[in-house]
Amino acid sequence: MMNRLGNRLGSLAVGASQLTLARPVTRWNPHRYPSWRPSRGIHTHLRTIHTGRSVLGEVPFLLPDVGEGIQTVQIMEWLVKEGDTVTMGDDVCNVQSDKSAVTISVPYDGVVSKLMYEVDDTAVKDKPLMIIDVDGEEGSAVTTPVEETPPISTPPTGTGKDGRILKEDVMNFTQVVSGGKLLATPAVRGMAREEGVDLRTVRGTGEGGRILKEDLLDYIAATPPLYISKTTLSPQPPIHALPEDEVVPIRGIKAVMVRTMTASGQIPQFGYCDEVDMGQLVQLRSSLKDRLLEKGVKFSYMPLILKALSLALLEYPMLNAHVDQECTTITYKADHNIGIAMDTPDGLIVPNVKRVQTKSVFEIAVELNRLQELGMLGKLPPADIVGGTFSLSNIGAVGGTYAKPMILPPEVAIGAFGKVQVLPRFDQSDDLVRAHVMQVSWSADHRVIDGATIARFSNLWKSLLENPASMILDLK
Ligand code: CAO
Repeated sequence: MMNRLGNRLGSLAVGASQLTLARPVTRWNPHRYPSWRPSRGIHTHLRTIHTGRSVLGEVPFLLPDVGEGIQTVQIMEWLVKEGDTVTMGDDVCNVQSDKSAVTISVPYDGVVSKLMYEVDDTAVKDKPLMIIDVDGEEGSAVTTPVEETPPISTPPTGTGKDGRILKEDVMNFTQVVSGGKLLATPAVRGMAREEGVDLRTVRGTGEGGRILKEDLLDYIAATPPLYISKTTLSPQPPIHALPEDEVVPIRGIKAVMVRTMTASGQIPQFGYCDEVDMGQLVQLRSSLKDRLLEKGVKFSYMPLILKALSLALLEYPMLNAHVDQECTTITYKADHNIGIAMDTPDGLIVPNVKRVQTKSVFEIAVELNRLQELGMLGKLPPADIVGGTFSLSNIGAVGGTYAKPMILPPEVAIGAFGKVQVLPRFDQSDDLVRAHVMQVSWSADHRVIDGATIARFSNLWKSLLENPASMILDLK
């Protein structure tokens, strides 16, 4: 187990070193979406271009479905150029939709013969993104060819008498098989890369020791999840003074922020601030934190803050709502999909924890860990980003005390809170005490929410945080 853990940590560290390069939010690739197959058009084309030499020739690679019904995307960056050789699973370009950034990877081996778009062009779903000169047997490029990896030199350890290597040792020794080669399909290799798993540590149960997808999934399932600490993930870039002015286009997530915040600026917003005595919550968290860490789950203040928020929203459904653009209707949302403003290497992203009203505090913590891990790796899929009904911004995680949050339309309210600070306060007996104080700032759409509603809602949320035991009565 220790070895496995060590390995997992090792591979996470590799992931971290790649982080600075990882600009996109999510990644489309053929391994992620196993149900995806080249479109009928491609199959037809493959058949018609088949020659006597079994060479497939030029195949259009169509822009695949990136989810959420997105029909067009903007080409942000080509990661390959014409003439480059690509292998199935290689990333070829970063694209940006209204909802998220996505990295596209190719489903074939071959040579890029033509890129169909320039950077900043709009690419259309199911239309050719690039032409690939596919070389190989018909079908091989679109099914699962086997790749080989150079072996590592360590021999298997013998468990027999005097260290003799038994048949089982050879069977268990997964690194070197079939004449010193590690056998796995590109799909399995791609998945291992995505998950940060060194395939040489996975036992292959396929023919000749081939590592099957199930072997990899079993390996991943047997390895406890570990959250990635921000310190591991944020290598500090060197600071250089600019020699001269630099004009940079605003693209990707920042362009999305331009649109969203410009729309938010049109909304008359009411601000309301208060402070929360977090003393009991600080104690509660520290009594649970280590136990959850043993299960591989990081437990910050956020899960309790979210649960309190959801309990308060049950009493104030008008704050868990969407308004249409003209503000002629308001929709009270059934689910509490709480968005969390996340500071990631790609910029500000607001994924949401779905259906918080049905989740235990532990489940919220697990979900937050997952979102934070994906956010830090630039891999949040659109499904985690869309559908938010209320947002929170923990600016205190970065520092600072007060904030003026901006509503994320079509939502009608947002809260931001600062860092928990030890400050002098008077208790009910007028004694000076060391209090754990956190400031909260709310913004609400003043067209549909009045100030008194926000104040009452905030009082309820605050009372739950100041007496976390009272939440137990309402927990399902
Ligand atoms: N006060 C005191 N300590 C805090 C804190 C706060 N407000 N917020 C976080 N911490 C502590 C955590 O408890 C944790 O402590 P330990 O190391 O003892 O476990 C540590 O700081 C790191 O927490 P974290 O940031 O990894 O996790 P989190 O769940 O508290 O927050 C997230 C997650 C995603 C909200 C946060 O990391 C983040 O990105 N915040 C920035 C939000 C932002 O940019 N807002 C502006 C949006 S508008 O541009």
